[in-house]
Amino acid sequence: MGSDLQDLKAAIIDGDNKAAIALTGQLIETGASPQSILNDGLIAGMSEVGELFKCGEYFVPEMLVAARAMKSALEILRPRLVDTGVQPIGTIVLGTVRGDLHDIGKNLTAMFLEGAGFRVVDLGVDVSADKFVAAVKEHNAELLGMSALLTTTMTYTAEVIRALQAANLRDQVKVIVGGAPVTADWARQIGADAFAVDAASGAERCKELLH
Ligand code: B1M
Repeated sequence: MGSDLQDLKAAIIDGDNKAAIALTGQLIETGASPQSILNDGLIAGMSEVGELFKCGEYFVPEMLVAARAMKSALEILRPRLVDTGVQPIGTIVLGTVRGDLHDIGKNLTAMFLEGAGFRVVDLGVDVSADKFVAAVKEHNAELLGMSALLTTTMTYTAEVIRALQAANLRDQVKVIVGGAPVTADWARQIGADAFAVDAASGAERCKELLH
């Protein structure tokens, strides 16, 4: 890995917003691939932050500054990940489920979906089943995507699917779930149509679900 990527990873770990922005810009200018900036710099840094939190070395404030640095860097990377000017191939309602405030993975998934040609209706974080159902109806969405980062909020994805069934919408909309604790097994168990381990494959799965 190049030293600039290592520096970017370190900037995320340190929550150094300015450095994260500057290094992302430099890496783009010097021709580094957006994928390596994302995976080897930003996501690698954030994984380390998670490890530091798990072992008690970092607390919530450190996670917050790291998240802010990652979000700033992602905004710089956005034009490289999102291909604009194409006709939408479908509409997806997307959100992080109720009780959950993690939105970096969800935002990244939104960027990849936009890049793949989807219109993304992003409901944000802490989204209730009622709000998901109302948005699917309002936007006539073909797809619904849910992100959950906590083992305690992951179970809410099942509740949203039940709410879709109760509203007689389940047959009209395909459901995809993702987020760190979510697995393919879990997706099967709750009757979702797809699971994705990362944002890029999430966009791929969504394209497949349209056919
Ligand atoms: Co939190 N947090 N956090 N946190 N946080 C985790 C998730 C944790 C694993 C850390 C740890 O212990 N190692 C842990 C969860 C443990 C568990 O439940 N098993 C945890 C905890 C405990 C908490 C709090 C409870 C801490 C506290 O208050 N005591 C609290 C909960 C708040 C709440 O939500 N109600 C909390 C708070 C926070 C912050 C607000 C400080 C901040 C979030 C800021 C923000 O998002 N705006 C934060 C952060 C930054 C993290 C870690 C460090 C990083 C998450 C992240 O952004 N990763 C995280 C540790 C970790 O994940 N290693 C942790 C980078 C991102 C690109 O990855 O979101 O997984 P991820 O998305 C991936 C895939 O999962 C996938 O694509 C992305 C990659 O391409 N994906 C999808 C995600 N959604 C998808 C949807 C799809 C498809 C793919 O289709 C729809």
